[in-house]
Amino acid sequence: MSDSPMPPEPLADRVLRGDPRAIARAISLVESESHAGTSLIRALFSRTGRAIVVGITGPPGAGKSTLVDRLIAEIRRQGPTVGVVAVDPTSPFTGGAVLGDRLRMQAHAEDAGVFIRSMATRGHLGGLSRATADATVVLDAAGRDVVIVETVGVGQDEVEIVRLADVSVVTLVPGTGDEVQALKAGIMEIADVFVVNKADREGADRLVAAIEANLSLQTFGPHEWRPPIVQTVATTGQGIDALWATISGCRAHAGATGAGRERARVRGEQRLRELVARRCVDWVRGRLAPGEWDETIARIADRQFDPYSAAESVLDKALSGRSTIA
Ligand SMILES: Nc1nc2c(ncn2[C@@H]2O[C@H](COP(=O)(O)OP(=O)(O)O)[C@@H](O)[C@H]2O)c(=O)[nH]1
Ligand SMILES: [Mg+2]
Repeated sequence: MSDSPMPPEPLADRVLRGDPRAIARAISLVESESHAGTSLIRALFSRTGRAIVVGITGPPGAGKSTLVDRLIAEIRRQGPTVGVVAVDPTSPFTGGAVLGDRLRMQAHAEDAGVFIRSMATRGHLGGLSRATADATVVLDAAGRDVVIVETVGVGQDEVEIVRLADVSVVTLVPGTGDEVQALKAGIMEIADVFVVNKADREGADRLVAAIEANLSLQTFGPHEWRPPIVQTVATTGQGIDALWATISGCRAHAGATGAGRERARVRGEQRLRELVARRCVDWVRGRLAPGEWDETIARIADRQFDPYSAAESVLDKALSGRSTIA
C-alpha cells in the first residue's frame, strides 16, 4: 500500500461526471480567458453536442428571467436536467438584474437537476459571446439535457450569443414598440420562435399580427421552419407548456431536415473565424512599436487617419517588420 495521496481528479473528469462545483469552477475558468480555460474546452469539446441549447433574448423587462424560471419548472416536470447561463450587460453597473435573477431562481436551488449561473459581462468586445459559448460547452459536457442562455437583445454581442443556440427564442411585449426595436436590432432574422409575453396586457393580438405581417414578407421553403408565435403570461405560467413543446418541435425539425447540421457548421465557421481573427490581431499588435496600436486608434478617433488606410498601414508594418515609431 502506498502512502502517497491519490492525485486529484482532473477538473474535466469532474465536469463530465456532472459535479456542480466542478461546473462552477470550469465556467469561472473560461470566463477568465485563462490558458486553463482553453485547455478545459479542448478536453471537453468532443463530449458535447448532446444538449439542446436554447437562447432566450429580448429587451430588458420583457420577462425573460420569469419565462426561464417557468421553463425550468416545466422541463423538470418532464424529467430532463437544465443548465442556465444568464447574461445581462447592465448588471455590472446596476448590480440589480443579476441579483433579481438569482433571487427568482432560488426556487430551484434545492434541485440538483438545475444549475444556474450569471455571467459577468466585463471584458473585451466579443469576449462575452466567446465566454458564453464556452459555458454552454461546459454545461453540455456535464450532461445537462437542456442549456438555456438568457441574454438582453441589444447589441452585436447578444446577437452572437443567440446564434450559438439550437433554438433562438425572441421575447417581445405588447404596447412597447418592441416589434420596431427587434427589427432594428436584426433580431427578427434569427428568431426560431417568437414569444409574445405579458399576453395579459392590452395589445397582445396587435403584436402577434405585426410579427405575422413581418413573417409573411419572408419566403419559407416547403421544409423550412417558419417561426411560430407563442403567447405567454410568464408570471402565471400560462402558455409555458406550449412554449416548451414549440422549442422541442423546432429542435426535432432541425434534426430531421438537416437544418441543425447546417447551423452547427455555420457556428463552427463563426467560432473559427473569431479565434483566427483574434490571433491575427494579436500578432499584428505584437509586431508594432509599443503604443503604436493605441496611437493609430487615437488618430482614427481624431479623424486624422481613415480606418481603411490605418488597417493597411498596420498590416504593412507588421508584415514588413518595420514601424515608424520604433
Ligand atoms: N403582467 C405581466 N408581468 C410580467 C410577465 N412576465 C414578467 N412580468 C414582470 O415583468 C418584470 C420584468 O421581468 P423579468 O423576468 O425580470 O424581465 P427580463 O428583464 O426580461 O428578465 C417583472 O416585474 C415580472 O414580474 C407577464 O407575463 N405579465
Ligand atoms: Mg433577466
